[in-house]
Amino acid sequence: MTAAAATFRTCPTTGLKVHSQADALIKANAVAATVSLLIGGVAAVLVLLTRWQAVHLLPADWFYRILTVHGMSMLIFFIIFFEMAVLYFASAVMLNSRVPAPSLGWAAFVLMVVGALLVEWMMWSGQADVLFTSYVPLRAHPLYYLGIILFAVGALVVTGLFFATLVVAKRERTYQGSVPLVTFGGATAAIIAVITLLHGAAVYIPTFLWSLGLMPMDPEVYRLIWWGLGHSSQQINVAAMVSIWYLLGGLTIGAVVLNEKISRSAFVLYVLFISMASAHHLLVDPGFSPAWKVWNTSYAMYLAVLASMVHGFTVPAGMEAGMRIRGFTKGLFEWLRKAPWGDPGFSSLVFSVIIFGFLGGITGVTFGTEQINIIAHNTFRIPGHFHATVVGGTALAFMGVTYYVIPLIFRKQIAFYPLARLQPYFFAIGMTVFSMAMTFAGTFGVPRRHYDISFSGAPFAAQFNPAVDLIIGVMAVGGLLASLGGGIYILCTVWSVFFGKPLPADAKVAAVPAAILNPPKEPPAGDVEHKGLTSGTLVLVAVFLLCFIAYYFVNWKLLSAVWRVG
Ligand code: HEM
Ligand SMILES: [Cu+2]
Repeated sequence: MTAAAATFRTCPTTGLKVHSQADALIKANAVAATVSLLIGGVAAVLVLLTRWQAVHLLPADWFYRILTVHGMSMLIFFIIFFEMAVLYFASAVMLNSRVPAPSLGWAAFVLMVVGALLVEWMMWSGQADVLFTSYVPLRAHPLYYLGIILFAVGALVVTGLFFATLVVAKRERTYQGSVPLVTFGGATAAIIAVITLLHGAAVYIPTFLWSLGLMPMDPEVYRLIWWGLGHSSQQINVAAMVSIWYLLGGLTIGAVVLNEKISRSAFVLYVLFISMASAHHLLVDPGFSPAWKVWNTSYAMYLAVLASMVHGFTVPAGMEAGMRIRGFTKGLFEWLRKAPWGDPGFSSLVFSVIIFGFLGGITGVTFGTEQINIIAHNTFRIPGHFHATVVGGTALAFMGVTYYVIPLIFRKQIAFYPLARLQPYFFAIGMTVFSMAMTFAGTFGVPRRHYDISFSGAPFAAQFNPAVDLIIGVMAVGGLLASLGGGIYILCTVWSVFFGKPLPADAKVAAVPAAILNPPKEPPAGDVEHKGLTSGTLVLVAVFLLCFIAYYFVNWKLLSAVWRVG
């Protein structure tokens, strides 16, 4: 065996050649992501129990402190560490390639860990109570901004390594034809990451200098550039999530890609039109003209929405087609009924698509409308919306793929597998209840990021509709159920990785998703009957569009009630 060959192993399930450094870098980043999720999850429960007015757990200063911890640990550290693992997977593993200059990957990892630790230290010690957005003139300790900058530089290096791996794989001919769709999606995520991180540098470096007293900082300029970072980074999450949808569809049930060109074009739309969507965060800001707001939040922005709608069709349609060509052809939905619902990778995938589309997508487009935004801005409707996208959608997809990463990359069985199979159900149902109730409470005007909506001790009296107490109670129950699901996820994955049983030689007895032992069979050869191959999905899409129209219309009604004339 040559030295180069010795650093690769061949995955018995997928046949991919896995470079040992890719293996190790994926593991390290996945572990860091899980630790961040644990910190963010503990913070979630504390914040939730404070917003549940009946419990009202934390005092005011700790509420804002822990809310900052929650936002940063989840949306930055958990999600981005995980995405680093996804980038290594989508490049080196998917293309059978080595990671060029792996020491750079490790240097980046150390930078990111040091940055994250600095930020956590500043937050927990009460020197950065500025919330996730750190809007100027709120001022944190300079080390907080420095920590974010270090973390971002690390992420930028990993993105560079991703592109370098694509080049090396091409030059060393480690794959045939064009790159797989998952890699292509990863590449769009990486391109958006570069755009995002440049905005990040443009806003955090001056803010760092400002926190040292070296330069002035304008709050409106800060908001404009910060959202170039804040919104675009959500698009990295979406691109990574959609790539995982395609990956999981293929791994779990042998979903097909109906039309490579369409799926790839949709990814490109994300790259082209995403930055302008940042404007939907500035719709009530006084500094920008209505023309600027309308242009940036309608017309071209909908091309990015279109991209999500395309994937929202092609992913389930590819799953349906994959099942139908393997014989599940009865009626509209046999393909869905007979799907492997006990495979946590599959259930996560389906719930992620549904929650992201129905809850996240519909509310997002509605609240991002220039006129409607005025009744949604800074209410509970906003965190209601983004917990559907980034938690029910992205985080859940990430969880689902972990049940494949543990056996395929870590070579371990999944600890407490029966519990792991229930995990996506707890998380998805909990998150659905939580985000719907949160959004609904926001419709009554309940503010986001508010320590005490009973306004006790305030010089004026303010009262919400009495229904609000009940709705927030429902939200809390949903949030706790989701937290239970998150806790089970952490328990199963950490236990598997550190104390889990290795995959046995006779894989039949292993506690892992069934598709790992019996990958979906090759579909029967011969011509495929194309008629009705996606008819079930078309029905689901029609339901989706009706919900969309209904919600959009109701919101214009609500707006007109606010603007009653005469
Ligand atoms: C069981 C899981 C979770 C629960 C119960 C939960 C709960 C909450 C609650 C109650 C808030 C406060 C809303 C407010 O007062 O305005 C919040 C804010 C937030 N959450 Fe979560 N969350 C969960 C998971 C996540 C995840 C996985 C992410 C990101 C990937 C996330 C990102 C955020 C962000 C960015 C904020 C806003 C922070 C801010 O306003 O500065 N959450 N969450
Ligand atoms: Cu946005």
